[in-house]
Amino acid sequence: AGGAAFSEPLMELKGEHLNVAKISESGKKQRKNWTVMWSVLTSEKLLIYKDRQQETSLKPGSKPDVVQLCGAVIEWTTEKSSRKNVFQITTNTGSEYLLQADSYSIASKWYDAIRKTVDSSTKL
Ligand code: I3S
Repeated sequence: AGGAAFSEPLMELKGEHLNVAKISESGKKQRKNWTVMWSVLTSEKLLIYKDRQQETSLKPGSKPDVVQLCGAVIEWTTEKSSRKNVFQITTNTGSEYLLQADSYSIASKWYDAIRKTVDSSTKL
């Protein structure tokens, strides 16, 4: 709508374990390999760490996988996995991630927050 006097605070979610499978990198298909990852949502990126410790690690080279959400597409999928509560993020550079949690409330909390971030970082 635009023209709002106050901008809504951008939603962020800190640190939670999610099951993640990267299925494409820059348009190139990758073998699906579900891994438990420590996920952090900032106002424009999803940061995927190997574990909680990596988030605060000062070791050079210890970098998360950064999913740029500007121009990304997020959608629930029942076709890409037999697991429940799976959603897919496709970045504008053609990388595809599946994210999943056994708990629907956890999965939908992340889905909703990431979708809001996609929307707010895309319509600038
Ligand atoms: O899409 P796929 O190939 O059915 O995904 C399964 C595989 O990634 C499988 O690994 P192997 O290719 O090493 O067998 C995983 O163990 C399964 O979990 C994957 O299927 P789900 O439905 O869990 O995403």
